[in-house]
Amino acid sequence: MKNMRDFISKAESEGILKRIKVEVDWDLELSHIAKLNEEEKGPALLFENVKGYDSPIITSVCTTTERLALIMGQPKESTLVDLYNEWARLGENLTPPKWVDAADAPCKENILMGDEVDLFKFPVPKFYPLDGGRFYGTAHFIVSKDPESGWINLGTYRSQLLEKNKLGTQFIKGKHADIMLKKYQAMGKPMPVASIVGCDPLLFILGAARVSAFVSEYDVAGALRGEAVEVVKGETVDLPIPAHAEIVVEGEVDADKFMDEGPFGEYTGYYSGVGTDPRNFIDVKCVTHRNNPIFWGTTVGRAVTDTHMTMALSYGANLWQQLLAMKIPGLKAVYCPPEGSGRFMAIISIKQMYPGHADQVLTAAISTEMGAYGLKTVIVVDEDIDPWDISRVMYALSFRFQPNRCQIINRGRSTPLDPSLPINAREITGRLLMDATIPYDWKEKPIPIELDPEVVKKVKARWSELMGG
Ligand SMILES: Cc1cc2nc3c(=O)[nH]c(=O)nc-3n(C[C@H](O)[C@H](O)[C@H](O)COP(=O)(O)O)c2cc1C
Ligand SMILES: [Mn+2]
Repeated sequence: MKNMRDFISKAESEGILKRIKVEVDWDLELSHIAKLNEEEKGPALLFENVKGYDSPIITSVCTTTERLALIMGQPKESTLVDLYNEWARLGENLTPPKWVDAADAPCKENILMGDEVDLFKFPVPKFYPLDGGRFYGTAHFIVSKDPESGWINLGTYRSQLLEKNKLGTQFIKGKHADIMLKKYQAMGKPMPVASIVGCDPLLFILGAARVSAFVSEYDVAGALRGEAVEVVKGETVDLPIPAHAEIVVEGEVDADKFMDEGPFGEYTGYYSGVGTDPRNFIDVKCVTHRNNPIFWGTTVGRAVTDTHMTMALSYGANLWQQLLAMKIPGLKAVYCPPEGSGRFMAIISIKQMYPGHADQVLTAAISTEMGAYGLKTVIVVDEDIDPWDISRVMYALSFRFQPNRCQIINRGRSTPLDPSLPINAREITGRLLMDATIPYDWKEKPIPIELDPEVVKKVKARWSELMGG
């Protein structure tokens, strides 16, 4: 799968994509159709007739595990946990992107410079009534380069359509684009960036992944695909651009310039703030796009919809990969529930091998790149409990968990989106580490009740006699 068009044809032949041919308004209607469809775990939607526009928009690409499996090239019955395993198996084999000529890059089919740039020519949706405007960048990512090391980062950070050549940004503190922007600021230079809409969907999932600093998401995409991502030079920025992208916005961000941005309804189900905030923006210098470009959006809002599934895969797979990289023995599985957007809660099963093993895994989880950010609650269970089997997890939390063996970490890096914290005090979060295992060091362990296998056999043989029918 090289691009969005490959995804569309594969998903269509699997019956998990629907073309909407009737006219739909980009102003609230389109996002509401997508959101209601996603709440029902419906198909990916390709809107072919957007009011006032002659190019299409796709939504709901990542909403189901089946579609995430399709994107990862895995069997359609794969579970999220299977996908985490596959990600961890392939993910270490970092594969740098491959440069191709502009002549072989469909993203260069149309090139608009300077005054020709008008982002209103794309069917950018307005998602929710209280949103501050239309949001161009939802299912997109921003490419930037570290001015010191040359490390290339892909990060999904929302972009509001502010003017025909201005896109708002929200690089949350410590995110990789924020770290890079501060370096450009110190050098007194604006940061060149490119926003990518529509490409191999795996690249978007990686834009929303917690890949460690100094590692390029392009290299991880190459590892997961088993094939280098094809990239081409930007027209006005010295950055690698996915050759098969639908729409590429090139421009620069000046850390000292601000415009009013937001608010935006987030994946937490709440607004990120109370109103607009001054934020940096992309001053757009050039747009390149394919013929009949396919715009791409993702809904946010209350879980579980598209963004939650995207993050349940990207954050969950990162946690699993980063834990495995620590080479802690006995790790069995991780599950990051989509209900928490795959990022606020993690459940980990282990085969205990020594006293303190469960505590080691709990503290390790919150020290990974993924866990050190928003992870608030970590639960460790024994190997006989599948972490994705929530009723068994509830069983462990009822009969094995003991509050006195819980640990509270008072201070950790938070996300400013967490609605459980006051709006103006969201930089630091607490964390809860829950050991729901039977302690390894107990000499006398609770004795499980087992059925007598011989009696079970006899009863089963008499089942229809006993129960009739
Ligand atoms: C739809 C969507 C929108 C997002 N919006 C933002 C955002 O506005 N700002 C931000 O810092 N992170 C946002 N994220 C989360 C980041 O993509 C994620 O933390 C990622 O790790 C950032 O890349 P980086 O690790 O290279 O900085 C968003 C994720 C998704 C799926
Ligand atoms: Mn990164």
